[in-house]
Amino acid sequence: MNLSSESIKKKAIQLGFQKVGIVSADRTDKQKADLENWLEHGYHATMDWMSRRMEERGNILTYFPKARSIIAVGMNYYVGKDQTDLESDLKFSNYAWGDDYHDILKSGLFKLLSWIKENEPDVKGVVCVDTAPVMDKVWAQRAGLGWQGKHTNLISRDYGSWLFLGELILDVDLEQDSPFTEDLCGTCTACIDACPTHALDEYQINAGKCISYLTIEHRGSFPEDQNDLNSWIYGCDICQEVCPWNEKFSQLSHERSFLPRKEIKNYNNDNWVAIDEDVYRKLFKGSSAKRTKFVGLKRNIEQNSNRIN
Ligand code: B12
Ligand code: SF4
Ligand code: SF4
Repeated sequence: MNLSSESIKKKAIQLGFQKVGIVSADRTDKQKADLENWLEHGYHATMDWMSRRMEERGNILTYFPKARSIIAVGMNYYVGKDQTDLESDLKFSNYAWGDDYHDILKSGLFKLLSWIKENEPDVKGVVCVDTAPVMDKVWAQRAGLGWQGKHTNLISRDYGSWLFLGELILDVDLEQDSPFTEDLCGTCTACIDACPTHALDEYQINAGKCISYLTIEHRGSFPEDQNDLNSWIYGCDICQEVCPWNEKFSQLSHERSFLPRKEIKNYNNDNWVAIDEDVYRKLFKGSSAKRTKFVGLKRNIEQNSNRIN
């Protein structure tokens, strides 16, 4: 390989990523065992897609047998606003305020792959952002980007946890970075204490109880003991909002497309209640919030009717 890890990382930063590290595509037996344990407990709730490709998730060499190196990236999505900047009492997670992060990160990673191929035409690469059967947080930690906090999200020293993660997996060897081995949560338990549905145990989540799961991934009506969405109509940010690493170290993102769409910012309670499918389609074109579909969003709004006047 003619390219150095240093030059690849420099290019990734130029392409808009804030965090980048490189690690070899080794087995992840401990994390695979953790994943199996998590699935055995049924903590994935109805997310059968988590168990279906478990072997690939737990071992990157099952997913991409020729994998040698992983370039793990993080993109800051903190835009300096919070739920109080939204007009409505209904809450909408900041990660889905703007354009779909999958498209933005994938576009950057494909550009990085093209640039690498200009120098090394035979290199094969696979781009992953969230939806591939790959454990994004595990690779980010191994590549030195940060640690998995007690709320289970990856936290970096310099940006907190408002980071989207992705990988470019390559079939060539590269010089590696050191893993992030510290756990900087210490004795803090702010996220666990603040979670209104008690979805968190230390470093583990019971997704079936998590409002993010309920509002985005769950289909149909809610189980009777898990139907309080605490005003959230899409996702939930509470455990990250209370994290001291975010309070102290968040930095403003330069990515303008993560800013809230004007409707998300300006809609009042009545606008959300009145939303119909045509408006929904226009408003969420090119947004990751499409995942819950119109019926899901409508259900979430109705479920919160006791929270609005
Ligand atoms: C499934 C999933 C969900 C599920 C389950 C969440 C979860 N923590 O797994 C639900 C729908 C609830 C969800 C919600 C959210 N998600 Co999500 N989700 C995923 C997905 C697709 C897979 C994650 C996974 O593998 N889970 C399986 C379990 C086993 O993993 P885990 O919780 O990380 O478990 C580890 C720990 O339990 C650890 N462990 C177990 N015991 C112990 C003990 C100790 C001492 C330690 C240290 C560790 C440890 O081992 C496990 C394996 O490493 C990833 C994308 C991807 N492909 O990786 C995005 C991802 C994790 N999600 C993301 C985001 C942004 C969110 C939300 C913030 C969105 C929102 N605002 O609503 C919330 C956060 C909720 C939360 N507190 O986690 C980002 C997180 C970015 C970051 N900085 O970490 C990811 C990486 C997507 C991306 N590419 O950017 N998500
Ligand atoms: S996203 Fe919300 S419901 Fe889910 S673990 Fe965090 S605080 Fe709890
Ligand atoms: S709130 Fe505290 S315990 Fe939770 S992730 Fe942040 S530092 Fe760790």
